[in-house]
Amino acid sequence: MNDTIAAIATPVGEGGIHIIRISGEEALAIATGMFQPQGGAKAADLEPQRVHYGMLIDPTDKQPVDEVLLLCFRAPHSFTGEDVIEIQCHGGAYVSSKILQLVLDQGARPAEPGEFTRRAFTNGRLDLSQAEAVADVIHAASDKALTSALAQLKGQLSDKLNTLYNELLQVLGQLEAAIDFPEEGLEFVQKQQLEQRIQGTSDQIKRLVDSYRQGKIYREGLKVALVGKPNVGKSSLLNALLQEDRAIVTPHPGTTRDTLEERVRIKDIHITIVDTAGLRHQPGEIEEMGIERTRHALAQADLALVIFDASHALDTNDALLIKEVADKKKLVLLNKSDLPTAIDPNALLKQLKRDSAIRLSATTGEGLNELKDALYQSALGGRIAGEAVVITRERHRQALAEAQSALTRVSQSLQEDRSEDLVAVDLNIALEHLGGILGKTFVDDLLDQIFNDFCIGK
Ligand SMILES: Nc1nc2c(ncn2[C@@H]2O[C@H](COP(=O)(O)OP(=O)(O)OP(=O)(O)O)[C@@H](O)[C@H]2O)c(=O)[nH]1
Ligand SMILES: [Mg+2]
Repeated sequence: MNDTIAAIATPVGEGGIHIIRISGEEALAIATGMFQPQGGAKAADLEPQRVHYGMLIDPTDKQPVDEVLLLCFRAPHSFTGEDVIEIQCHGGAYVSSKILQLVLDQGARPAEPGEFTRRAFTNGRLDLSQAEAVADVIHAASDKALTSALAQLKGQLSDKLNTLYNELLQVLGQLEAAIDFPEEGLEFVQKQQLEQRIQGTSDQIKRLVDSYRQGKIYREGLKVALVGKPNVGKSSLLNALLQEDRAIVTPHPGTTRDTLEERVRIKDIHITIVDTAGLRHQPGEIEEMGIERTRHALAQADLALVIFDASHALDTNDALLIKEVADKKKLVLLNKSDLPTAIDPNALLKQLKRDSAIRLSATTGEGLNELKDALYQSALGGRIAGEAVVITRERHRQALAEAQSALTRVSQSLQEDRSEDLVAVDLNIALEHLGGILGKTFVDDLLDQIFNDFCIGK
């Protein structure tokens, strides 16, 4: 673990500058062996936490390689907590890989993906949820994703989890005292108090679990499925939203056979829109396979855009659709509003148990802005941004849900006057799951999984 690692931290290719990052015990020695500061100072006297300008030289033949800036961070005041050197050279692919090769020749080894951040975690510079947030900041593709990742990096989630963790730890302490002195046991008053504290913590954990729906949308964007019977204008609507002729549109029902996924951006939220094969009774063989995919897309989507053709009376295929989307979060769209209306919107809304629909025309563009506003509102989920801590990863949701169910067992055991030992077991399980998010308790496999998601050099 103490060996010295190095990597080019900037993307492959040509640019203004490239950065070669080195971390570990040998970092400083390696850098001083190949750097000549301007003004004749000795490389060995490199002042920490400063930027130095000079020439990078090949230590074997003393020939200059590039003019560079060298940043020097001494342990523990660095990203990884170790000695770190960053060499900023000109942004050529050749020059940067040559410098990296020289660094490796001096005894460093190529870093694995995410290894710098992994060291930051191992050295206690970041907890695990903060390390994950580093990746999320890098991958953020919208303001919402960036804001929530940054809040997590700054420790907003960690603080919240640490508070809950410590609260449970105190409860465990009281329980263990009762276990150690069985003749005294837990008094009635004490027991009630513990129960209340457990309940309070459990409620807060539940709020975090519930925040995942929203957090996932912040991190990954909103996933929307366009569904309807054949020929209602699903593909036309996709094209209208994209402002591009992406999907094939024809007057023949059953045109779209396979699902088609595209991204649009509405304000600061990414929306993934999936166009699907029209749902209908007794489809042909190929269509049947398409409809399977439609159902899958519907199941995966955060929101369904349920489309009806307002210029034709409803039929049994619409009825099939209404049944399919009964339990789904949805917006109701009445397309082809440029043609004379042939349906009774109120009767339809009643069947869908909704009180409003958006009238639109994929052909003329009428109602598109209203639809975009509704999509945006749905992505925000009625929440005021920055109001509360949200979780954005399935790993966190799962751990919190496990912790919550362990706490439910704790409450039950307390109510049923079970032994303190048994209560302590479940309490420990809850602690383990909370600690797992922060990386207090972890397995190497999990770390491999998390850090392999990173780029090399981070
Ligand atoms: N007048 C009018 N015609 C429309 C509108 N939207 C779509 N259409 C027409 O309706 C027909 C079917 O449109 P598509 O977009 O292919 O319909 P779809 O729902 O994707 O159909 P499938 O892929 O077969 O399920 C085409 O001839 C479109 O030009 C609209 O708003 N107004
Ligand atoms: Mg289509």
